[in-house]
Amino acid sequence: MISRRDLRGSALSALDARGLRDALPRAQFDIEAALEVVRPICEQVRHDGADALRELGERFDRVRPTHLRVPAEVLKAAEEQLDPAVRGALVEAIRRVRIVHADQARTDVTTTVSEGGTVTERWIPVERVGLYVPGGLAVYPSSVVMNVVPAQVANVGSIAVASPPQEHNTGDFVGYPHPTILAACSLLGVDEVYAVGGAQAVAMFAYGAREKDGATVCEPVNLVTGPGNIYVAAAKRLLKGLIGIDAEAGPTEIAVLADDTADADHVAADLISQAEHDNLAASVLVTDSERLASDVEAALERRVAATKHTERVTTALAGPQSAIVLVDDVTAGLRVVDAYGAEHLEIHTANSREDAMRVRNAGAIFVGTYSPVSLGDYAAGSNHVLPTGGCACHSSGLSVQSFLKGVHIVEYSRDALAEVADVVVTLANSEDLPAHGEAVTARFEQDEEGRA
Ligand code: HSO
Ligand code: ZN
Repeated sequence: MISRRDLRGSALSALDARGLRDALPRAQFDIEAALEVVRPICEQVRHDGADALRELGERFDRVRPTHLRVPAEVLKAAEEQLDPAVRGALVEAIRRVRIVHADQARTDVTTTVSEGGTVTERWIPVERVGLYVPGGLAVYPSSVVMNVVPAQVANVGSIAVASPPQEHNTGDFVGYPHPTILAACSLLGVDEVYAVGGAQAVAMFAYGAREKDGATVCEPVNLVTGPGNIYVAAAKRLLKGLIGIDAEAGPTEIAVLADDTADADHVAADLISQAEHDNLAASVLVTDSERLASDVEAALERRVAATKHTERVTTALAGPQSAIVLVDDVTAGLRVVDAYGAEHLEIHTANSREDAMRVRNAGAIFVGTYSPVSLGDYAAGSNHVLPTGGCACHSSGLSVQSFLKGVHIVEYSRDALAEVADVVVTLANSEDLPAHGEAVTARFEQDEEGRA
C-alpha cells in the first residue's frame, strides 16, 4: 500500500539539494487552475457583497446561510448543547494552548545605539483579523482554538471567524457552521462568526461585505489566518497584499524519522493518524532499518483495515506523496527530513532529543515515544496551524508573533545625529541621493544661522 524509496549509498550522496527535493515524495498542486476558479468568486463578493455570499454558500456548501452572521443566541445555544465531555476537553485544550502562547508575548526592546540615539522595537497587534476554520471532509473546532488563542494573547482588537454552513445541521443550527465550531467560538468569547466558507470567506474578509441597502454585514480585516482547501489557499494568494496572510496551507503531512529502536506499531498508528485527514495527506517514514520498514508495512496493513476511514487512509498512503524512504543512517535521515521540511516531524531514534536538535526544517517536531502528532493537534499546547509543502524551510507555524507587527521607533538627540551625520551624507551621496544628506545637514545649518 505504501511505496518504498531507496536512498541508501550513492542514491543519496550523489544528489544535490534540488535533486534531493525532487527525489522525495510530494504531491503537486495546480494552484494556477484553482486561481482561475477563485478569481470570479472573489470578484462576485467584491461586487455583490452579502448577496454573493448567500448565493455562493448555496452553490458550494449546498445550504443557504440562515443569517450570514451567526446570531448571539445561536452561539449561546451551541455552547449550552455541547456534549459535556467535549466541553471539558475543549476547555483543557484551550488552557494548555493558552499557557504556551502566553509565553510568546513580546516585550518592547529599546537599544541604545549611541549616547542619545535609540531604536525601540514596539510590538503592535494587528487591528482586525479574520480566522478561517474549514468545514469540509471534517470539522475542526480544534482549529478555532489554534487560531483564536494566539490572536487573543497578541491583543488583537477585533476577531472574526468564518466557517462554512453545514448541509446536515439540524434544529437551532440549520444554515450555520458546525455546532461544535460555534460552541468553541462561544467558549473562547468570540462573538463575530460568519456562516461563510471557502474562497468567498477570504474575499469577504478582504473586501468586507454589505447588503444591497448599504447595511454592513462584515467589516474588512487586515489579516487572514487559518487552514483550508486549495481554493482557500488560492484566494489567499490572490488577495495577499490587500490582506496579510499566514500561509497557503496544503494537505497535512507527517514525516517520521526512526531507527531500529522505534516501535513499528506506534509509527504505523501515527502515519495513519494524519492520512485520515485527506486523500492527499502525506505520510512519510524515513528510516535506516529494513526491519522497521517491514514491520511498519505489516502494522499498516493491520491497522488500516481496522480504522474508521479506511478508504481515505488507503488512498493517502498509496499516493505519490507518501513513502517509506530507506537511508544509510540517522545522519542521512536528517538530511532527508531537512530537505523534505515536513509540517510535522516525529523523531523515534535512540537519541531522539539530540537528533531533534539537529533538525533545521520542520513545522513542529515531536520527540520520542510519547509525543505523537495527534497530541499536538489537540492538547500539547503547541499550535497545529503549521507550514506545509516544504514551507517549513522559511516559515513558522501560527503563533502570537503572527498577529503582531514590529515597529521601529527612532529617537536621536542633536548630538547623536551630529555624531553620525557624515555617515548619512556619505552614503546618500554614494547613492546619488544628496537631498537625503541635506535633510541631515539642514538641522545644523539652521542652528548655526540661528545662533549667529
Ligand atoms: N493535523 C492537522 C490539524 C488537526 N488534526 C485538526 C486534527 N484536527 C493539521 O496540523
Ligand atoms: Zn491532525
